[in-house]
Amino acid sequence: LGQKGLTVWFTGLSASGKSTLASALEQQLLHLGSSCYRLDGDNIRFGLNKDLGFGQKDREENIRRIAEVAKLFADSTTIALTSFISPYQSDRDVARKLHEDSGIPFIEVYVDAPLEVVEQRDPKGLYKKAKMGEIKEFTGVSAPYEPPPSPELHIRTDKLNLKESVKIILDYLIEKKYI
Ligand code: GGZ
Repeated sequence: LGQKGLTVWFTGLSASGKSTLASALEQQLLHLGSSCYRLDGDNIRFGLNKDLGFGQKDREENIRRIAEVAKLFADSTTIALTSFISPYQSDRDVARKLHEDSGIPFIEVYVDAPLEVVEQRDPKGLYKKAKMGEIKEFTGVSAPYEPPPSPELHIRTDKLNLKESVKIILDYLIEKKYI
């Protein structure tokens, strides 16, 4: 308890709510006195991983590096929160194994809303561009998303509000005595 950190790994389509959920969870964790750090596209894809694109190989390397970094944070007793699409099951499995081999808990959270819903949300107009062919290999449109078959948590963001969604994760972390 509190000896090691852990990683909460959010996966889901663009606009499914991963970053929103990670930010809200971070606020609650900090409020409860846990140290945590959020990894997302803004601090990873524009920095460490700015050499990577969105083909399958680059996504694989993206996830591999993020998993390594998350593990380092978790190893330093921080709670790492990662919000990346991470569309391939094999890549998520690599991330999980990396953690579990070091005895660090890996909590996979499937942030799920139907494609029709995220296309409606389309906060950055990316689905529209992807459908018009202006963005190639866009997840859900012209590149695959493999839903996790057995995530620790599965959250339907089209059915639950933010508060309810955060509570599911917090309750899980408390039940497992991670926090
Ligand atoms: C998916 C893309 C693409 C393509 C740019 N496919 O909604 P956003 O904008 O802010 O988040 C998406 C982000 C996805 O990067 P990840 O590092 O999470 O992806 S992965 O885990 O698959 O490596 C989206 C934007 O980058 N974006 N092009 N072709 N998302």
